[in-house]
Amino acid sequence: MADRKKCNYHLIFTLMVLLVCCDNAKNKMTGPVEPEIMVSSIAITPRSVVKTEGSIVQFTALVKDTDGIALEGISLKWHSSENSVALIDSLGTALCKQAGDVVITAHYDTIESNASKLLIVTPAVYAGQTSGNGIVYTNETPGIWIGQRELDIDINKDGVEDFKVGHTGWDGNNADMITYIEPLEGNRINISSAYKSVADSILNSNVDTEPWYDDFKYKDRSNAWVDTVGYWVVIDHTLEWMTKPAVFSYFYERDAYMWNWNFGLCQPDSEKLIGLMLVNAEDVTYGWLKIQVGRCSGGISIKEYAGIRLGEQ
Ligand SMILES: [Ca+2]
Repeated sequence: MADRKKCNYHLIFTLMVLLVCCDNAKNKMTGPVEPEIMVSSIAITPRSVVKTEGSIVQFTALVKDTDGIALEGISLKWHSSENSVALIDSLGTALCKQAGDVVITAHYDTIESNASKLLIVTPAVYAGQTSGNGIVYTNETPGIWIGQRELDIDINKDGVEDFKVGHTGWDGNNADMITYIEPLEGNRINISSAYKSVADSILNSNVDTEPWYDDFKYKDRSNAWVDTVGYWVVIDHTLEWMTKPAVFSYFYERDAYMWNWNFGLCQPDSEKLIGLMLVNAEDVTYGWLKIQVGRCSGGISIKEYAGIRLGEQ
């Protein structure tokens, strides 16, 4: 009997302990209320970016509390000012649907981020176009003179050299002048049908032996120097492109009459336009370059160039 009583007390004690434990556990589960997240600022990047149609842009947000401490894992609402131009999802990934510009923001309750500018461009440009569509235009007038040397040019001013322009052939006397434009970084040069036929004729002809004397002792092989693309032609993927250097040749002959430029024997300098393709890891865009043949001075000048600059600005 005494044993059974002892057993009952033991059982009651055990139950009490369990009840206390359960109560503690329950308190822990509902817990004291967590302090509210105090978001104070949201900064999103990139702050300004240019992309082509169809591209994806990942925006990221730096969220801070009132003490300026970065907060992790905060769910933000992302917003595009024009969904038909760019759509943005809950993770800040924007789809560039068509050419235009939108403002991207991120929100948490009433806190709004800085406004990021997303400009979406078409890859193509017009030959000679100097503004709009993300174009960076450089006017070097009166020109960067190239005698017998090479120069790399960053057409779209993004810090990467895109084309090499070189000039050879001047010996201070009669000379075949050669200008070449060599693509760097996998870029390309437009080949118009006119350039193609001229390039063929240069390769197949023996024009150096022709008599040039019917033209004031001076003649440039003007048909050997052509625009690769006409003014205001759309430069895009539909044109013909090559990765090889474009080579232009003209002949320069000089005699006693030519020593005095004031005789007016030199013909006006000729400006030529070259269509360019700019290739990078993600996108292909286009640009153009204008160079001037210095017929009397035996060299060329880089006059103007332009290309679309993509990425963060
Ligand atoms: Ca460049």
